[in-house]
Amino acid sequence: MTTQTRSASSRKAPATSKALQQKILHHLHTTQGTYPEKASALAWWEATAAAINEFVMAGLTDTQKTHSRYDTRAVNYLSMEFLMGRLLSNNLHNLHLFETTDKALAALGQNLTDILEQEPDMALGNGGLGRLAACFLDSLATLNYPAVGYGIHYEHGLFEQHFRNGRQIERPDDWREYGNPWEVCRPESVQQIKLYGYVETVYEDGRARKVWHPGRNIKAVPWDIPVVGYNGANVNILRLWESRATDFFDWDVFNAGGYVDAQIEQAEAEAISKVLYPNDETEAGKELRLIQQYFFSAASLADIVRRYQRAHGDDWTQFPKLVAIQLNDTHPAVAIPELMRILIDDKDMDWNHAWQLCHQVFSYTNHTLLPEALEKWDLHLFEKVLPRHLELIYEINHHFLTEEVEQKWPGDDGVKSRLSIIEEGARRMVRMGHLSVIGSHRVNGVAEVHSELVKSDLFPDFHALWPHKLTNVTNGITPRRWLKACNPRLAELIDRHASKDWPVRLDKLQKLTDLADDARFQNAFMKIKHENKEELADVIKALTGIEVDPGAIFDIQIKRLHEYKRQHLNLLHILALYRRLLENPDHDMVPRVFIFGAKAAPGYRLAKDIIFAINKVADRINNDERVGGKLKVVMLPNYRVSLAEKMIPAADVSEQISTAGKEASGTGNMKLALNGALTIGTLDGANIEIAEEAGEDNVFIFGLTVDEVKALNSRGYNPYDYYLNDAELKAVVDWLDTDYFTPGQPGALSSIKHSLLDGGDPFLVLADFRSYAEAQLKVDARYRDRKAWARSAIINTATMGKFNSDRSIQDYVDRIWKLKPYPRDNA
Ligand code: GPK
Repeated sequence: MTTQTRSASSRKAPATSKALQQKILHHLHTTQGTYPEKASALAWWEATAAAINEFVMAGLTDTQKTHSRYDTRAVNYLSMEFLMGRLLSNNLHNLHLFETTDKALAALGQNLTDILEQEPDMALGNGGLGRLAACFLDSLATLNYPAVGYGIHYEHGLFEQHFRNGRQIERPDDWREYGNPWEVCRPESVQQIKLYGYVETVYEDGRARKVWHPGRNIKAVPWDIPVVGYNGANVNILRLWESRATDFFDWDVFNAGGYVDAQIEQAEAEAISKVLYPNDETEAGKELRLIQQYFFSAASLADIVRRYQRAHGDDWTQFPKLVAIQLNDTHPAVAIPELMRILIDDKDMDWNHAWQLCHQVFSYTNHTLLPEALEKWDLHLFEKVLPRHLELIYEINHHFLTEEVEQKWPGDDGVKSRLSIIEEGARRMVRMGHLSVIGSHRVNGVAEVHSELVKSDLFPDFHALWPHKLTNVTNGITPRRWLKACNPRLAELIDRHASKDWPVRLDKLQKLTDLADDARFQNAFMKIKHENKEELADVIKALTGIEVDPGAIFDIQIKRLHEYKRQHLNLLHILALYRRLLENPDHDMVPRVFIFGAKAAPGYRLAKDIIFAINKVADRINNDERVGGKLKVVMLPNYRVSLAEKMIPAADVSEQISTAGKEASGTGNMKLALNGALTIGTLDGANIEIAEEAGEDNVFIFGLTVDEVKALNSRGYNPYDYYLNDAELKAVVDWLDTDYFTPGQPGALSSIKHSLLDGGDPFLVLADFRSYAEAQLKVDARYRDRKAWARSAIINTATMGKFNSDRSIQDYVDRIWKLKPYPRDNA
């Protein structure tokens, strides 16, 4: 096979619906122990998954054989988060078994759509960073690149969100409560992980060597989740590590009567992979979090080294030729000193040789400039947990400062302290970003503007030192999940009007621009949008009881709740619309439904207050007859991948309103535009590239630019300048201080007002308010011109080819990983 991927049209379903029916029944009987008349929906789902797994596993073993036969170079993608969502629908689409399974189940009296709803989301991530990792795995498999995802087998993923009286309540996620049909445990690849203890220097043959006497041993048990490429391409693995106590319990302690102590030991070991930290873009500095990072990084490296040595023994010359390791943010940065430890302490290599190997294999992706998200560890904590690694970090730092920095800037102590891995001060800190840059041969940002800011603002001295190290790879999304699977009506329309291989060649959607002015195509496109909105209206009704009109503009903001993402800017504008309607019931506006989905980190007070405010404002507006159905506000509970799949196809407007310079890229912006939503957004992250692709006429850009934000901040920003000079803005901000939305509880929403005024409005909400409100008027005007709207929506879908995650992966391959594709034998 010469081509990387077969064309979609040439691919046939690998089974007939009759054969599949038999398999499903077989599994219903033999793995579920039940029969059709009695089986629950969950049992049908399990049986269907088991039937599909036969194809998945065949692909998996063929792929693994191919990789070992050709001794392939592979990328190892280390990430604390993989936000996979549900797998059955995705696997069915990628195997071209969706229609067949639909038919097979129908013949058995079952409905595939309902059965798909049985699957719990695999929510082992917080947001963009984790979902990006999941899209990348899909693309790596589809493009036949050898790749392993490495992460943590959290027992509890991201919490389930409920609302009680409008406030967010968290409940534990229990995705594996009833087992998981996709994962395979691999006891043969268990690893032992060391922690704590002390380092001894021993002298042997006149040489000093370091011996780490760990205080604790933990077992890392791998679970493999198959990742099925599109078109029957390769099946790669996502390997997730679970922590266990080394022995079931300590028999000495047990025999001495310490049963409880033995249990505690076990509970402590298992705590490591117990739960995903629910903070997005903040660093808590917690010991357990550092242990999680080391636990999975060390287990993954041991696995990588084991796989390498199985083929190459102690010949390390091939190591950098066969191994690439991508650090998804700084979370796995401790892998750098860990590889040094393995090579030096365990494999007896000298420093220079080890460093040269290390430096060639690692590369690092930066996902944020927010200072609170840039990881630093307290040096004493680090030393307690990883004493040997701190020594190695000192040594890496010493070589770096005395060789590289001193060469470039002789005698300059200022630059040395800025570049040092160790931050000096009252509390000495280990800077994980610095460690990652120094230990990697490439560092990338995730959108053009962000990567430029990484060079100019975050790491300017590193950029001066190594002008070729910092680069850009703009993020992408998999069109298989985010168009083909989630929006079947639009996918089918595209099948009829563009080249059928669009799921792997998304650039081919460009052809639809020719139809942007075609009345029939416009009608077909808008009819689909309307049907999708009807479906979402049903979901909204079922989840919240709120009735919304699919004829209204569906205006959607879905992402983590964060001040920099500015859900409260959206809220202030909603209040302004509400106020206009109350002042003039005939106020002319296209009916609009503002729909939110967002989880707040459990400890992020203001974010939770903003959720509360949205819910309270929604209650009031939705029940106010005076707005005449022109305005509705919905906050859907428990936003997650599977809910996004229902919201995105139904969006008319995509809210991408972060303060310029703060959103590294965004990927929801890409998913919404691909599904025909028009963006209202700032010139931030990938919005800039979306506007370039779609054309400025087909997006609504507003607000301060990155340069204007910097200028305003250095002049000295005073939110009162805006508050006192804009009567409408003042009125809506003051509204938050009354009990209008929280009867009997004045002040319940005033934390938001406070943050915007006396709190200094760090994200310039007030500065951008007027410009945002004006852009919203343009949205309204465009929507009244149905043809103009349809045209823009079609052009958005047609021009999003660049944001295929296959393109992102190809950029990584060309600029960083240098992989070759290996389609599996027997495919
Ligand atoms: C960035 F730093 C982080 C983080 O901790 N979590 C996270 O989801 C996001 N991100 C950025 O905020 C997005 O702009 C970006 O598209 C996404 O990572 C993927 O790169």
